[in-house]
Amino acid sequence: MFLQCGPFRLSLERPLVMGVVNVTPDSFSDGGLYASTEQAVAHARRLLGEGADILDIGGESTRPGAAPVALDEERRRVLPVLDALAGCGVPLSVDTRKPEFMLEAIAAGAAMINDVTALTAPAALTAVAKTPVAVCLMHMQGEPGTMQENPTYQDVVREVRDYLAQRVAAAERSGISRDRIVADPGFGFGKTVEHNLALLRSLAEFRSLGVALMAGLSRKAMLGKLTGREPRERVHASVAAALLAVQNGAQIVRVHDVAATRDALAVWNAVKGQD
Ligand code: HH2
Repeated sequence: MFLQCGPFRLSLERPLVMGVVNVTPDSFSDGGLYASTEQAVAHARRLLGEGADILDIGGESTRPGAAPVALDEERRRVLPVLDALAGCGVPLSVDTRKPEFMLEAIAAGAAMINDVTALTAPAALTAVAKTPVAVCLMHMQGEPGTMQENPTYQDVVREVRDYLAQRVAAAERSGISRDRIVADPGFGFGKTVEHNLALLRSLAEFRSLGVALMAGLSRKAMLGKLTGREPRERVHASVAAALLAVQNGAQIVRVHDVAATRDALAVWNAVKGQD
């Protein structure tokens, strides 16, 4: 199985690590640390050195309670970083929900669009369909501003999987082939700890979507609730969560701590006989 990201063809035989580069003042775990172009590029290069297979660059925090960022500001944050990283050897993903910015990011070299709203904005599907990039379609209940107030599901696994199946079908209808699509249950996006745990336990069921499966648990509030630790102290819990996600079928893990995750996956790969 492969994921086609623009000119890159990534094998999904072994788990891939997507390193997070937040060019934001307010991201929940690393807000403000890499808010300038120089800091963000240096951080991205560090993650590349640690073995990131994909970099995900974001200019808008989607943490619970976050306010939306204007298009101009997102441009100002992300485009210089994309520019500086062009030709770095791995696909650059841009984490955005604005169709206009998706096209600008793709023109500036992005090989993947990571959309926490699963290309539901008007014209988002058609914008991406006419390009060769990959897309990550993520599930979210509600909006970042209010999504953690009272997340409610009858059956979280079935509802999230059905939603992603519909979004994959919509993407395919618009001309985005399956080998360009990634699905992500959206841990922490309108979900309680119990919802997140249910999704992690049943992640294997999402493989039936027939597209690449991504999981982003890194440093999230759920891990804080389980360990009592602050976001920057959640590395060990994050590595455990990434490993469990891979064990349960995730093919891409979106993480802040690339080196630590890589080490854990080296052990996992060796045990699986695919080192
Ligand atoms: N999580 C975050 C942001 N984007 N995209 C996908 N596909 N899956 C995720 O789980 C996911 C995501 C939140 O993490 P982070 O980027 O570190 O925080 P913030 O949104 O505060 O910038």
